[in-house]
Amino acid sequence: MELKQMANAARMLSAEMIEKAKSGHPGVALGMADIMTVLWTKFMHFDIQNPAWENRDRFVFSNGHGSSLLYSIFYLLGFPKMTLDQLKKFRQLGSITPGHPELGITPGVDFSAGPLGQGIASSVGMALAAKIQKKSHKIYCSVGDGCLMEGVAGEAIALAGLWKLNNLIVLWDDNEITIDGGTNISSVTNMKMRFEADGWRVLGCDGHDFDDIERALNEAQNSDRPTLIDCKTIIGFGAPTKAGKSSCHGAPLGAEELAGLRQNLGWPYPAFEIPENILSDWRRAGLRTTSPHLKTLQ
Ligand SMILES: Cc1ncc(C[n+]2csc(CCOP(=O)(O)OP(=O)(O)O)c2C)c(N)n1
Ligand SMILES: [Mg+2]
Repeated sequence: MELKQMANAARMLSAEMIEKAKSGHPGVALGMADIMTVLWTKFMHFDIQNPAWENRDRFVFSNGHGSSLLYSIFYLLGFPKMTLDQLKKFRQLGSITPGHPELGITPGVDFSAGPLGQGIASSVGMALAAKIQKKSHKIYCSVGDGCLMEGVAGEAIALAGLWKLNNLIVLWDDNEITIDGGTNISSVTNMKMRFEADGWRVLGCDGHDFDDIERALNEAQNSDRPTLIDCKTIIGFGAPTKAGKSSCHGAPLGAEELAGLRQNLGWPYPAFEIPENILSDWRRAGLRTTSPHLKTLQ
């Protein structure tokens, strides 16, 4: 399995979807593709044929403006309803690929995100519910800098620490950029110390190093507390002039920048075309946890 190529497939699909829709958020999609590739091909337990399987791991995309990345990954993994046609209809009325993930519209989506901070707050509730019901699944939640600036996130983080919700793993897309520029213009909070103060375990990784991401996720599996993984990432990873800048937060890259991205990633294939060997690696990963799921179906 060539993770780099697999992640780049998700990157290119996302960037092309946004370009075609003439709207969307390429920065987070390009920046989190490596993390999401490791998470969905090596850690998440799910069943593409039965996305609502009760004891699946939950994924909450709190920074849900990056939805194009999740839809790309669902297509690559082989979720039956997530077709290439749906990717091409990103943000169109009646599609299952709305601008932000919507519970009940897209099979596999566990939470409607959009208002920053709500996702992490609800993932605390989902982790508590799993504990009460004595379920073994985990709750994975990704957050952006913006989510952690919201009051509702702070209240929920404190409760998760109090209740020692060790089934909750939060991946922080720590790119030091938000919609308006660097995070330094709006915050001096030491986020790691803040989580530790609330009783969390805090780990870190290079969000573009596959081995390091896997190591951190492995470490997070066995904890007596909720875990924050501080993933250092570059917003718009691979984009020639916009990477690392807020200009790729919420607007299509544009034809020239997209061509540069394609060149930087070494991706010679046409839009919406994934080479067979890369697609089959993804499809194999999509079936990775299907059989045990069916055995324990409840
Ligand atoms: C409560 C709330 N306020 C404002 C917004 C508008 N908004 C969407 S994304 C964003 C910036 C988020 O920054 P970050 O989480 O760091 O995302 P990145 O730029 O790294 O993709 C803002 C202000 C929102 N979605 N929800
Ligand atoms: Mg950010």
